[in-house]
Amino acid sequence: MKTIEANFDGLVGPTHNYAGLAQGNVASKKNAEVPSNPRAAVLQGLAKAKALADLGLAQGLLPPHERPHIPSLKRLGFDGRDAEVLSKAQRDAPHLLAAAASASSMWTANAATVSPSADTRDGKLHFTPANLAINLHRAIEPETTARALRTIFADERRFVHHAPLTSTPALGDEGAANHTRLCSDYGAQGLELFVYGAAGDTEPKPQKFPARQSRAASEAVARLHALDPAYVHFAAQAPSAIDAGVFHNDVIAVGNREVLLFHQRAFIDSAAITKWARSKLSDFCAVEVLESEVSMEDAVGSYLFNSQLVWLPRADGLRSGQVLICSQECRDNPRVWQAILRIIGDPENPIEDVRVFDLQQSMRNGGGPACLRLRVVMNEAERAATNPKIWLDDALHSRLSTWASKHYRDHLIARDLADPHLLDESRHALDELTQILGLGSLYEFQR
Ligand code: SUG
Repeated sequence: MKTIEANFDGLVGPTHNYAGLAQGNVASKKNAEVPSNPRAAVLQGLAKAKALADLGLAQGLLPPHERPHIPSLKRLGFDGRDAEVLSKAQRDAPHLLAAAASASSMWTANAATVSPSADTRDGKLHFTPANLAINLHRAIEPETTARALRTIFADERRFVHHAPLTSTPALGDEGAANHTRLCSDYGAQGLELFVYGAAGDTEPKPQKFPARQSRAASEAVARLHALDPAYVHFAAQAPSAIDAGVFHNDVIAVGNREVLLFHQRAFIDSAAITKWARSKLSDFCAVEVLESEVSMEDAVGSYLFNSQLVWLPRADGLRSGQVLICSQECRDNPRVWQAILRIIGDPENPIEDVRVFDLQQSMRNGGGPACLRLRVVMNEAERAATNPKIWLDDALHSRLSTWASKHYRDHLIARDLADPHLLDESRHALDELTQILGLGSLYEFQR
């Protein structure tokens, strides 16, 4: 049975804005209060997803969440009709309103950790929604994410949905952004690399920013997914990387199939990772980029390592050819671009080509190409059991472009978040999206 890697990109929601909410995220802090363009944001994301579909890859979508999230504001004591809830929150606690209005669910690399059926003891595909415990605006995502995943991957004979881990920083879990699967073939037993930032008192800690992923959470997910311990490795992020703005490991490393592309300063012990991977995967290929070639600052500024690596089957069927899907910011930085050209020109690794995308709206909040997608390695039966309406093709792309142009604003600032019309517009957009993507009664306002 043929097994593929599908990408599920997060559709950017109608309230996409820059509120400076994200701890340890340099771009989010830098662009706080810059006006945003939600319509451009959703169209940029769709253009990237469409280009991958056009390359012949399986490309799905995950829906945005309802924002501003009135139930979260009500839980915090803002009462009355929706318009009153919004105006009271803006008057008394604008930071809480901003948190309840963030479109951060677009970064689906943080939606969940996913283990394909080839890796799990019960032969099923496992999902654990991330609790995103460190940041308030993200900690309100898991409930809806869990519902969305259950709706889209509904077949209980094939898919296992775990509850998000208890929401406490000691079990902070940010999902697939800190998890990489390596394999020689998607359908074969894979290696699962879990990367964490915090591990109790025994290991060095970042000084400036919090570590978002805890080792205890990564271990719990590996247990829940019934992975074979021989094929699992837990690796610590370098605390200095976190302090330089690497709030998720996918800001400084990316892997696909037999390739792991990473920065010299990404991990405390990269040699241990490569030794483990080599011992399990005969064709494992480590592509390390040295600080002297691309500095940590350039890596964080360009999001080079937040590129996607996608695998295109080649006619000769012998060796994989991979393509780097990078942001325009990589093209704009001459040192980073040189490094990319060197990597794709090097016959020692399977990365052969590069495609550049304008994702500026997402990038300004610290979300590059890889942040915008959740990978699900699936066999044909699992693919057939997935909600068929979420696969992106020309028709869906065109329908969603029209939908976005109809419902989304092209300018949004903090003051607008309390505008009851924005809430109405968002609900109308999501109502229509529910029909387009076949989402059942995903949203609370529909119940
Ligand atoms: O959690 N930014 C997100 C970006 C997530 C990127 N994801 C991955 N690396 N996989 C975050 O830091 C900014 C929201 C704001 O400030 O308005 C934000 O949440």
